[in-house]
Amino acid sequence: MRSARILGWPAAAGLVVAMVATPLVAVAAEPTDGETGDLTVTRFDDRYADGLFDTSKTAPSGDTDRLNTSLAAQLVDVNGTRHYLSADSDGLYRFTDIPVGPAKLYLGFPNNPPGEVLFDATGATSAADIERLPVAEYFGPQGLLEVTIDEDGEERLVGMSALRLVANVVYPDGTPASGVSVELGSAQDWYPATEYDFTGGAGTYESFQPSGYIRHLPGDLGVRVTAPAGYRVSTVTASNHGEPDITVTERDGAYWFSSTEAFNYFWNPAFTITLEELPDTVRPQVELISPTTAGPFQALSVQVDATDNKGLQRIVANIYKDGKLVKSTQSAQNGAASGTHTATVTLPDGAYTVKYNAQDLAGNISQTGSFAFTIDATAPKATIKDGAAYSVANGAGYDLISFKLSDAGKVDKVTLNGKVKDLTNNAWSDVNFIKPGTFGGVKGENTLIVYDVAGNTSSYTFILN
Ligand SMILES: [Ca+2]
Ligand SMILES: [Ca+2]
Ligand SMILES: [Ca+2]
Ligand SMILES: [Ca+2]
Repeated sequence: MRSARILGWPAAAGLVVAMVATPLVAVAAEPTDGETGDLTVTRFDDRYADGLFDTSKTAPSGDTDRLNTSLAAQLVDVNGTRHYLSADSDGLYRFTDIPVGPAKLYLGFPNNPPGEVLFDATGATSAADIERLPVAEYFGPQGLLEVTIDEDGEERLVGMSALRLVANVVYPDGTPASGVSVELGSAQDWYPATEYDFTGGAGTYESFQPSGYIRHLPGDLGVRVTAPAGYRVSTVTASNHGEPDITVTERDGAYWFSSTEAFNYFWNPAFTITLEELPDTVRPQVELISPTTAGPFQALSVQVDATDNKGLQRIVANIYKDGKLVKSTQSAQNGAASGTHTATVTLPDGAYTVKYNAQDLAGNISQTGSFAFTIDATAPKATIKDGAAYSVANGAGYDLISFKLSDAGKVDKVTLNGKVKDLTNNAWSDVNFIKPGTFGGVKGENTLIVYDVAGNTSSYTFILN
């Protein structure tokens, strides 16, 4: 289109260069050679919103393209002369005998401030070829089309649209999503959209300009959304009347539909963008609260605490002996963000390892912790030492008594009649030379209780004389 206009210059090539490079004021000051040309302008409402003037196509509203003759057209020629005219009876605007050279065509808007957009559709074969006219002030806001008048005559086709575009963003449960970054696009342009806060329209977005809504050119109408943290776009539909009735396609991270599906050329079709939560990929965290020592224990009291960013499914503590699972314990957590698993496990004596972890609702499993411990469920033993130096039996009782103590999990201490005598923890130990007055020994019946480290006890009674 643009090249055709330049080729239309009748003058020498050198003049073309001079015209292009020289400001309009300087050109206007040059005397013209008297040559003139005509400009015919066809102005239409693009009611079937395809950017083309084609009255054979019908919009969903039943509307078809039609000529717009309701407003005057103005042309300012190369000499600065203003030509003002209405459409002819056939609906076209004809400027005749206009001095050749650059000229400015001004076309008015039905509303002030403009609630429409004008576009140059001259030579267009699809909406991709049309070009938005800038808005200039000339006795009010006007669509401005730069034209070069030549002797052969020029024709221009100018369309008008008032398409709006809305985006509703909702969370999976249908709650409006506020504060989302939304852009609405048309004709290769993206317009940041803001929420209808002023009408309580949380989650409803449209692009605005100082004088009102952004009006979109016909063609592909798009939306792109930066989902809030933790969410992504799940589905995008579009509708004229609330129920999805427009085909949406995804391309280059945006969602599009053709403006030909808009109910009519001043409708505000709406996208509905439904968000969904991003899959949980963060594994839970676990901490072993008990045991804190390797034991030995009479039984294992295990406690594992866990947290998750979303929700826990279960916490597990499994007990292994020599690498083989001997006992599995777990607690369901039912989606709680934090939880505790406790279990008391009785086991045969021996060395074990507890391995513990947690699983979240998405199936992520925490790191597995491991802790070694031993079980001692066997009571310690005490035997009376032989030899007159240690034990002297006399009648029903003893004048002197000594005990040899033993425990695989180590002897810790004894109590004699409730009086504690701590011993160095050892598998073999003893308590010697008990008689009345020593270690709490008394005349008559005495009770010796032997403790191992795990807390198992054995009780012995004897008589001291
Ligand atoms: Ca059309
Ligand atoms: Ca998680
Ligand atoms: Ca023991
Ligand atoms: Ca001890």
